[in-house]
Amino acid sequence: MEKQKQEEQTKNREAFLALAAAIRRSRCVLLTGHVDPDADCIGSLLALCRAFSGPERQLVPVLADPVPPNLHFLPGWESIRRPEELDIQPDAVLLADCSELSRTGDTDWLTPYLARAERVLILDHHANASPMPAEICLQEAEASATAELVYLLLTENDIPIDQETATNLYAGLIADNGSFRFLNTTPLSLRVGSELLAKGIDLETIRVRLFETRSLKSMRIMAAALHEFKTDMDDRLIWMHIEKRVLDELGADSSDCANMTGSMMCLDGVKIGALFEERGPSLVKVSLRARRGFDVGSIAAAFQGGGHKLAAGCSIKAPLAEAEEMVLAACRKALEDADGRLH
Ligand SMILES: [Mn+2]
Repeated sequence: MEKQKQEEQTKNREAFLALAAAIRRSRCVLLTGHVDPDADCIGSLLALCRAFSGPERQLVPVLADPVPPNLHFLPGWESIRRPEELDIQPDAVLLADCSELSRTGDTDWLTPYLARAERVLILDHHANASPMPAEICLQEAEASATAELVYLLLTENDIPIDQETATNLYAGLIADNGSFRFLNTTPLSLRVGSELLAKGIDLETIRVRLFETRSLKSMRIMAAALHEFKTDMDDRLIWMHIEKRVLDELGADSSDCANMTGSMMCLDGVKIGALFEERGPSLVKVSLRARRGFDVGSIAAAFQGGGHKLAAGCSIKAPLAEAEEMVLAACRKALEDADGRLH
């Protein structure tokens, strides 16, 4: 067991060295991540930028969606570009917190860059059986956040971590592991957190901005959604929806709909939760959450989405009521299958 662990570590160490070497072989690196970017995605991009940018190498962070206002405290967030603002000819593309083209945006803005790049690199913690072809694909599903992998990439390569980078990485880490409360928390993530904390980061700001900040519109949307939540399967299944009409009335947009699933999952005994966000007449964004023993990642995957066992999501091209019906059927089936296993 010990020997196997050691071999694992050596294998990982080599992968981190190889990834850093590949970045350093590049002159201009386009860095990108997933749509609806979160603190892990953005914090990882910013930390990578700061660590590897230099006189002979430019790293350009680009995201299809804007940085959510509550993340405007992440050091360097203003440097993140939108695809339409780009005027670069990157010889490398690095995907962080994401490993497939479809997750990088609704349009195929990245495709021409991928076609011209000498190398594609991936650093991700999502379990994905078919990542896009890449020179190096460092996928570590055991890691609680991509920020944890960036931390290891920097330390394995003796790249110093300053307070700004520590802030970005700590925010990414705790956003994805719920401040070390989720099941993806490991002894390693706690060690990484401890070492980042020692860099003198501002815990109060990070916590308030990540978990305790909501726009007034967002408060109203959450109140409307919670007002009409529904349950089924002996209250083991809960769901709620956000109608586009409510957003329009408030002059709100999808960024005001973030972080709504936590309150939903407080229901005693709940096993699966689904939040349906109507984005258009035939477009619904679905966020799924589960308690241990269930796998909403496979439900999301059945609808071409992705994520983890306990937190996943997908987009469905159908009217709200239809999308709800399809996803709830899959959730009910997961609960019934679990009942079947018990009998
Ligand atoms: Mn992540």
